[in-house]
Amino acid sequence: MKENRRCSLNQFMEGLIRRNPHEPEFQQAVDEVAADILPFIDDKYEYRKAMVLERLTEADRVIVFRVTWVDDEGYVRANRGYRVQQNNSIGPYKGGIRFHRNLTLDTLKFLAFEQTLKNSLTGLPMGGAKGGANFNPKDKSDDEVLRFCQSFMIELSRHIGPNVDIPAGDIGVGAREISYMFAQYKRINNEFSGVITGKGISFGGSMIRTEATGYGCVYFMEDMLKENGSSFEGKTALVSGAGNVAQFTAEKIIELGGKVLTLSDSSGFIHDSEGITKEKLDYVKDLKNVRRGRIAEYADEFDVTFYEGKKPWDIPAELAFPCATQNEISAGDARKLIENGCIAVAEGANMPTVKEGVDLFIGEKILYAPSKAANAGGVAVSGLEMTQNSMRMSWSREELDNHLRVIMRDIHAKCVDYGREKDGYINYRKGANIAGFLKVADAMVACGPT
Ligand code: NDP
Ligand code: 2IT
Repeated sequence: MKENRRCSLNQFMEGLIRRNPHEPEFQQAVDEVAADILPFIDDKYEYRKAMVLERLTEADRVIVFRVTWVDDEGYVRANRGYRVQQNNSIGPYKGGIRFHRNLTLDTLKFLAFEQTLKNSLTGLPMGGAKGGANFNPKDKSDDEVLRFCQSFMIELSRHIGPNVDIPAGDIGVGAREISYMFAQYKRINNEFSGVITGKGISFGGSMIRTEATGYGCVYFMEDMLKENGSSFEGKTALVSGAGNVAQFTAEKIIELGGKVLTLSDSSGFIHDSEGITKEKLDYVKDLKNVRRGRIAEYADEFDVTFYEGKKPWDIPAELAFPCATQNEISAGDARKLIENGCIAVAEGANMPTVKEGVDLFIGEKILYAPSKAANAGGVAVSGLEMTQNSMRMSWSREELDNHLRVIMRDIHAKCVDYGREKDGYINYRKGANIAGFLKVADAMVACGPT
């Protein structure tokens, strides 16, 4: 055994790209992690000998299947379903399900990889996974969504279980889809168990799960600001997206005294210069969760401007919360945010900033909370839902909000521990990558070559 066997970032990425060609999002996610981990393990022979990073970037297994269902007109439809079970070194596979018309395996591989480190950061015993289908729930009736979810679960049910792999929601998968999939699993297995999280409160769901990702993201920002002697009070904020994460990010910002200027969807964004109030947010929740409408309707309702086909990053504000989708902040957007006086970014969405954008934020030393740290509150409360299901009991909203607060504070502290640079600047990306990696790596080394 060559004690000095080492691999540069270039060599490592060359191999990864060769094994995963045409998968730019997966390559991007791994590159951002490897750039921090390779220098960190340079003097740690046990991790290099066990090839931890190489194994972590190769999923335990990838399941791909056809989902056949019948639409309202009687036509047979076929979509492609997936589950990427990335790593179960520290707990059963855990991660959301995404339904989106453009979903590819590339996207799911990046999400499952990120999920593994994110789940580790929460301190709870959860491995990493992600799944979904190239199904567009937006233009489907309730009945069509029901039939799709049932068919999807017929195959997925063979690969999951409350101690094996526990899915949850993500883009295009909310309370309705979770309920349909949970019920179908129950019918197939004749088993009422905590096999999915994000369930309704009346059948095993947890208080605060709906709010957790958004609230957690804002708690993380609050801790970053506090670390720098500042707070939310009076600060302006840009939020993108108008779905689950965006709604509860906006809600908590407003509660803490910040002013939310924007929300968006895939058609464009609205700019409300007077600030989105709690009442206006109630309108958005009804618009998006009940009527399933478009954010443009907000502009008509409250007489503000809707910018069609545009993203909110040109609007001057102190804080930014990308809460829609991956790579929604380009390098140009990042530059504009900095030019306009943005002092902090917390990522509610997964990998919403392109690599050059992240480099700019860190290079300019603004506060930057990467998604695996900032949005870990959602899966953390999912973990607490699993605990409550196993114990056959439920905690109160106050208890759960308190748990969430403490978990986000712990994640922040870990990032500070591993991310503080010589000049005092906290590189949260590096801190999150190293702290997330360490727990998984230690488990992998301890368990031998599996
Ligand atoms: P939702 O489906 O509830 O909302 C998604 C929002 O993002 C919608 O406003 C949607 O607009 C917009 N969006 C989706 N795709 C695009 C796109 N390609 N371009 C522009 N806008 C887009 O999903 P969530 O709020 O749950 O998820 C948002 C992000 O947060 C995702 O990155 C997800 O992975 C991440 N996340 C979610 C967690 C959760 O608990 N739900 C936990 C941690 C992270 P439109 O309706 O027009 O498509
Ligand atoms: O990206 C994510 O962390 C989620 N979509 C939530 C996963 C979960 O299992 O709650």
